Amino acid sequence: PADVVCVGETMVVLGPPDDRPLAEQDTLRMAVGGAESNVACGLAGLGHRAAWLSRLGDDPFARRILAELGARGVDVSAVETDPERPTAVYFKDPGPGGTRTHYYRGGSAATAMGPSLARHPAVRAARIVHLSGVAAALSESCDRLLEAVLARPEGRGLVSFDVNHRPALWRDGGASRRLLTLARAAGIVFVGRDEAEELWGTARPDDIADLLAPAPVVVVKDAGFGATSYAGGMRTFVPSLPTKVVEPVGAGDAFAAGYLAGVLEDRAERDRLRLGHLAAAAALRTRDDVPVMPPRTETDRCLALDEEAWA
Ligand code: KDG
Repeated sequence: PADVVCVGETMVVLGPPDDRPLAEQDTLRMAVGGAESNVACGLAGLGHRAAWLSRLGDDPFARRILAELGARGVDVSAVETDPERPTAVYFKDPGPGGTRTHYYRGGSAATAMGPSLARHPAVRAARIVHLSGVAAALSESCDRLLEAVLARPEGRGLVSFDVNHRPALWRDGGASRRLLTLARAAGIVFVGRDEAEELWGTARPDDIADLLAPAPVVVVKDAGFGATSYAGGMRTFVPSLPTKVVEPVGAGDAFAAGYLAGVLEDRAERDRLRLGHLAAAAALRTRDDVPVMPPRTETDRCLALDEEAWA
């Protein structure tokens, strides 16, 4: 069985091959992206057993997604096919203010996921179940699925939750309250400093950790500056690696994959955060949402560096 099961929607991504806006493009590149499956790919790329659980349509996009995730070593055997609903698609539009995303996911197969999936044997057996706030915005039933997984009884594995606020998916302004409730129920929470400021008006990492305090581990990411974790009464800060950014989409997911790999490997907080940064740097250097992970010989070398040599 997989050590980590990631639950959420994955889409086919259509994106320009360069930095010109979508409206000027003739040919698009097809790839695959979804916050939770990106994490599964990252974990598999780092040598861990990861599965992705979701629903797809019965269409060529679904076949592309299954082939791509399978090729990256993710277990997709539990994914359900829904012949009545389509697989979602999204487009990337590069612009001076960064990449904008245009979603075509209303009524997709994944929006019909519901709380019964929380009882799936793969979910029950996993050491870690990884979720994200994206799914909370997809449908009522997806939101209830998150709630059901987060309510896992004591003794079962950890639930990890990346807040992943996607303003385009939240129509009624309910994101702040809902994402706070879900995050507080998790075992590990990942949140961006900017994201927390936008959602809850709290910008200091210490205050964000206090706000999310019922969660035993909170990881606050501050883009190019660094990441701070709060775990067992300890605060650990690790600076980001200087990296030339090609496209940031997927970096947060890669960070979560690196950190969770560190959890599975029972590493110290500093090394969990370092693995997060190493994985995120790989994502920042590529236009795709899912990067190729650095080889473990390279991550081992970087974990052994002293503080000055790190960044
Ligand atoms: O974190 C990256 C994801 O946002 C991207 O791969 C697509 O899941 C996605 C979303 O909903 O934006």
